[in-house]
Amino acid sequence: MGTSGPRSNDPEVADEPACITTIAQTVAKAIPKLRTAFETHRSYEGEDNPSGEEMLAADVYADELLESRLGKLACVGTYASEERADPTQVGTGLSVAVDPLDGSSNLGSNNGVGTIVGVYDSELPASGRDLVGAMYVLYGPTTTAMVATDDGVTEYLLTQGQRKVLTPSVSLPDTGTVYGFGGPVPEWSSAFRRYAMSVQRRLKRRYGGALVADVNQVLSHGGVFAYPSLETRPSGKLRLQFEANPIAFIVEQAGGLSYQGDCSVLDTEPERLHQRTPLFVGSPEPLAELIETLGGAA
Ligand code: AFP
Repeated sequence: MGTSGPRSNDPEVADEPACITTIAQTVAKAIPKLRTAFETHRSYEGEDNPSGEEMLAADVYADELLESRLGKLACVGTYASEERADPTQVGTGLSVAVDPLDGSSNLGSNNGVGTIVGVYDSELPASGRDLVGAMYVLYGPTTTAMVATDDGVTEYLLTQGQRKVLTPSVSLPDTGTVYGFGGPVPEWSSAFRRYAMSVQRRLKRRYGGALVADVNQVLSHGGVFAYPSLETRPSGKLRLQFEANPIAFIVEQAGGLSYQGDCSVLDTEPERLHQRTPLFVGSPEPLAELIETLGGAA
């Protein structure tokens, strides 16, 4: 849990739904500049992010642009991102945790990339139960946004500065048709390998290496996404605050389930800003089978 409590009594953040709408609109307005940076900022920076991964110039550009845009909003108090060691205090209000350019290593092969934003009513690191909203943008052949609040999930098409509703109430089917599992297979646990064998008998494999793009396929067709615990990385690869919590919030609000080996991702005790977690999200039926098969072994 964060070091200080929620600040929803603060008049600046009283209207959380309005703040989430403003954040989503602000991210949407930054998209033309972000898309341009995919072409102009493709080299490596020569520096690692706090998780020890080499940053592209586009990662740094996206982080600075979003910090400057979101940091100016009256309802945002703290900006934190996967690309900077500590949160930046920008005012008083909600905390935003951002993966500015999710899957940036996909830029080289021109595959999907995304932006993820978690909006927490608490200081960071925070519990997923402190999320009041979450969104992601998928930069695919078209640019779409998935925005979740306590009222559900809406999918938008972002085009020519406009936000058009594509799906007013995104809802996962019970089973679905696709699965995407990350990490080297020899490093999976034997329990997870057993589960993968079972799933591949009935679902179609779809894995692209960017969380947003892979989860968007699950939200579109139903199914399951997993980045499990690995032999050399017991906590998996994905970051709790910036990736796993916001994605789990979106999936659960769409009627799906999330899991991290013991419980819902949203119930994970937050310990560090950049902590990692195994992540399993998707339709209720394949997730129920996964929880039964893993039985505590992520
Ligand atoms: P990059 O930002 O380094 O491309 O990593 C993307 C990511 O954090 C997440 O978006 C993917 O789900 C996952 O890593 C892919 O990891 P693998 O490269 O091991 O498949």
